Amino acid sequence: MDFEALKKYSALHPKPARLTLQYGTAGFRSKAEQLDHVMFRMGLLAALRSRATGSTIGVMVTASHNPEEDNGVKLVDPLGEMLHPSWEEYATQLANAEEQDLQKTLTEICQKAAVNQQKDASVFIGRDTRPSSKKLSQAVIDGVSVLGGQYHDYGLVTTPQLHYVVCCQNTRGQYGKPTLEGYYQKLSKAFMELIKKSPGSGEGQRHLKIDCANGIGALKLSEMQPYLPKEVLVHIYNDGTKEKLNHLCGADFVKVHQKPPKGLDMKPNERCCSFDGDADRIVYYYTDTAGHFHLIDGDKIATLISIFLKELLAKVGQTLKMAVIQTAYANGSSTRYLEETLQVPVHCVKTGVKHLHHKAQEFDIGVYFEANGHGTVLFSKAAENTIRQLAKDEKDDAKREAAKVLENLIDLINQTVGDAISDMLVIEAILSLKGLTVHQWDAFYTDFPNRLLKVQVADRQVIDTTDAERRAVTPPGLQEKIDALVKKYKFSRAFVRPSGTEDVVRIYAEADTIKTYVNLKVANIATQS
Ligand code: 16G
Ligand code: ZN
Repeated sequence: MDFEALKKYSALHPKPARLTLQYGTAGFRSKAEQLDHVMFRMGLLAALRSRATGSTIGVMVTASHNPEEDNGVKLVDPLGEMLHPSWEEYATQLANAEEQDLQKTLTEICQKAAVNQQKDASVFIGRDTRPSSKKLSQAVIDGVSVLGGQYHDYGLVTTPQLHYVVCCQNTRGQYGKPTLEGYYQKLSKAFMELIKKSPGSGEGQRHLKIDCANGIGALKLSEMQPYLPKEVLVHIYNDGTKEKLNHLCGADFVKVHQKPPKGLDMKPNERCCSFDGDADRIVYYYTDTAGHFHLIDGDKIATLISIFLKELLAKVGQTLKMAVIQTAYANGSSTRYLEETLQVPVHCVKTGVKHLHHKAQEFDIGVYFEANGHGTVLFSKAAENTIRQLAKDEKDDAKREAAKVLENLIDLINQTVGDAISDMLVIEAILSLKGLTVHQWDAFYTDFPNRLLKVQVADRQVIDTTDAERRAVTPPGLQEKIDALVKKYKFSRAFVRPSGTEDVVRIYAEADTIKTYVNLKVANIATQS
C-alpha cells in the first residue's frame, strides 16, 4: 500500500470531526454533503473486498427513495448479493476512522480479512440521478485508484442493473453480458418469448402508466423501450425533467400514503405502477369506477408470481420445493391466502433484502417480496438445470411448453436483487398470459386494514426484538401490553421495531376492520417507554 499517496488523497476527502455513520440495511445513508469521505473510503474498501474475494465488486451511489438532498452508498458482492455482514462491520470502522487512524484501520482490515495485497482489484461503479451523485462517485473512483485497483464507471444505472453487471462479470458471462445492452437484450428476449404465448397476443396494445419517481428508472426504461415489442406501450410519468426526485411520487410515497403519486393522470381501472428512486422497488395500483384507490403491493405481487409458478410446476410434473419469504410487514391476509388457499409454505424473516434473499436460497424456488415492493424470485442451480433440460428434451408437448415458460421466466427475472424493470415485465407477462385485469388480480384476497406509524423516541435501541422482529424482548413489559391490546380484536397483529435506516421506532398494526384503533394505542405505549 502506498501510504504517502493514501494520505494525500484522503486529505482531499476529509472526514468531518465527530461524525459517525453506520453501514446499515441500506448501506450508508445521510445528507449528501456529509458523505464525501465515506465514498472515498468505500472505494478503498471495495478494492480490498475485491482482492479478498478475487472477484469484481460493485459500488452503487444512491439513497433510493430518500429525499433528493440525501445520498448513500452500498457495496455489491461477487454474485450481485448484498455485502457480507462481516464486511459491513469493516465498512463502519473504515468510515468512522479519524484521519490519523486511517492507515492503521486499513491494515487491520487487511489482516483480519486475510487480504492479499498483491492481487488485482476490480470495481464496478454506478450512480443514480441525484445532483450530488456524480461528484460522490468520483470520490469512490479516487479510493479505488489510490489502492491501485481497476474500475469501470457505468455512470447512470439503476441499482439492480449494477448488481446484474457485477454478477455477469463474475460468472464469466453465464448470467449474461456485463453491459446495459446485454441486460436489455436478455430481458426483452425472454419477455417476448413469454408474451408470444398469451391468449390475447396480436389483439392490440397493452398500456401501462409508470411513475418513475423522477429518477433513474425513467432514463433506463426509455433506453429499453426500443427493445420491447410494439404491443406493449409503457407511458413514462415523472421522468425527472420537471420535478424533484421522489417528491410526492415513487413507490415508497404511494405505499406509505396509500394514494396516487403527483403527476400521473389516472383513469378508472387503468393499470399503473410506481418505481422508487433507484428502480429496485415497484408497486401497482388503480382507481375503480367509484374513484377508490387500490394499492397492489409487494405481497400481492408475490402472490401473483406464486400462483403462476405453482400452475407451471404442476404442468411440468416436477416436485420442486417452492416457498414465499415475507417480513413482519406482510399483510396477514396475504400470508393466510398463500398458506391456506395456495398451500405454499411461507417464512417470515427480519426486514432488509439480505435476510429475504438468504432465506430464499434455501429452496428450489424462493419467491421473496417485502410489502414495500422490493423482491424477486431465486431458482437454485439444480432447479434451473432441471427446467432447462425439460424445455429442451421433454417429449410431452404440454410439459415441454410449460418448462419453456419457466425457462423464460428464469431469464426475465433479475435473480441478483429486486428490480423494478424486470419485476414489471414479469408481472405484465403473467397478467397477459393469464388474461387477468388489474382488478381481478387485486381481488385474489382483501388486505386487512393496517397502519404503519413512526415515532421518535429518546433511544430507539432500547427496543430489542425477536421472532423476525414480531416480538419485543425489551423494554420489559412492552410486549405484554401489545399482546393485551391485540388479544381484543379479531385477526389482529401489531409489533414495534427500531428502524434500521432512520432514528425512529416503527409501529405496525392490522386487524380485520378499520374500526380497531389498536395502532394508536400501541403508539401511546411506545412513546411512553
Ligand atoms: C432498506 C432495505 C429495505 C427495508 C428498509 C427498511 C435493502 C436494500 N433495503 O431500505 O429492504 O425494507 O430498509 O427500513 O435492504 P427501516 O429499517 O427503516 O424500516
Ligand atoms: Zn430503492
